[in-house]
Amino acid sequence: MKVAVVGATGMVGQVMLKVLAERDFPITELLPVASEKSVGKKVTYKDKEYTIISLADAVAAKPEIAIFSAGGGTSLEWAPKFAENGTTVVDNSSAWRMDPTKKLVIPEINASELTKEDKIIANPNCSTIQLLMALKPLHDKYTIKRAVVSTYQSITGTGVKAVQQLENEYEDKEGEMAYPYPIHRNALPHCDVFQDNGYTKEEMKLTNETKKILGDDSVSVTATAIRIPVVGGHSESVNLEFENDFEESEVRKILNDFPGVTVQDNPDTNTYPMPIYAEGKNDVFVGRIRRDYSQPNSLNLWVVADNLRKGAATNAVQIAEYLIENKLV
Ligand code: 2RA
Repeated sequence: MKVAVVGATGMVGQVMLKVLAERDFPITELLPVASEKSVGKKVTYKDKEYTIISLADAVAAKPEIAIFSAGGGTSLEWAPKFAENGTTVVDNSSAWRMDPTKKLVIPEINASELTKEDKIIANPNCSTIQLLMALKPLHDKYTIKRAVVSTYQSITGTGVKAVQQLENEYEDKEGEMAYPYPIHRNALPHCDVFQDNGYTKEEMKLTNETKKILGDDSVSVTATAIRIPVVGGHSESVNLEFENDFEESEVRKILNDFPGVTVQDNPDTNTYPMPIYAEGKNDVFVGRIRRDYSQPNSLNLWVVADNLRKGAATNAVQIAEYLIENKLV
C-alpha cells in the first residue's frame, strides 16, 4: 500500500507515523508530505529516514491512501486533487466534517457507512471522538436527550507553539505566545475562535459533530471548552439526560464492553481516568460514573483520552485500516 502522510512534520503527523509503525500498517511505500519549506527534510519511520516531498509530487505518485493533518486550507485545496487522482483521503482537519456529502467517521461507531465512493473521509475533532466513544453506546441503550459537556483540553491540541509557551513560562522566559494570556497556572475559556453566538468554534464542533455522528439532530448538546496546562490528553466532564432510566452497573458494563473504551472507576481505590496516564494510549478512558440526583434519568461521567492518538492519529489510521480490511481501497 502506497501511503501519503500529509503534514508529516506536525505534532499529529509525527504521531501518525508512530501509530502506523506500531500497528504495522501494510505500507509498501511511504510518502511523507509537508509544505514547500520542509521539502527535502527528513522524517523517520520504522527507524528509517524518508525525504519529505511536495503535495504536487505526492498527488502525482497516486498513493492508495493519503492521511492528512495539515490544516483546513491545505485540505480544501489538495484533498480533491488526491481524490480526483484515485487516492482515498482521510482528513483530520475541520474542512470536510460538516460537508453533507462527506462522512464523519469514528470506526467503532459508523465505519460501516463507508463505501468505495467515499474518496474524502473526515476525522472528527479530538474532543468529539472521545466524547462520542462514551455517548454512542449509551445513546443506543437509553436515548440521550441532552448532553452538557465541559472540556479540559491539552495544549498539544494547539500545537508546538503552545507547548513552547508553557515551557517558556515554566522557566520565566519571554517567547512567542500561542494564547492571548499565560497558560502556566491558568485555565483559558477560549479554544479556537469565538463565533457570533458567543460560543467558540471548538464548542460548536462538539455540538454539531455529535449530532452528525449520532445521526440524530434531536440530541441537545451544549459545551464549554477550556484550555489547561496539560500535555497528556483532553479531559471532559459530561452530564447526560436520557429518555429512559438506567442502572449504574449496567452503564459501566455497556461502556466497558464498547470496543476502544476502558472504564476506570473505583473511588475506594482512587481509580479514575487522568491525562497523565492516558498519554500514549489509544483507548478512551471513562470514570466518575454516577447518577445525577438533581434530575431524573441523568448521569455524570468523566472522559479522558490522548488527543493526539484516539483524538486524531489513531482514529485516522483505524479508518485507513477499515478501508483495507473491507477492500474499499
Ligand atoms: C484543539 N481540537 O484541541 C483542537 C485542535 N485539534 O485545539
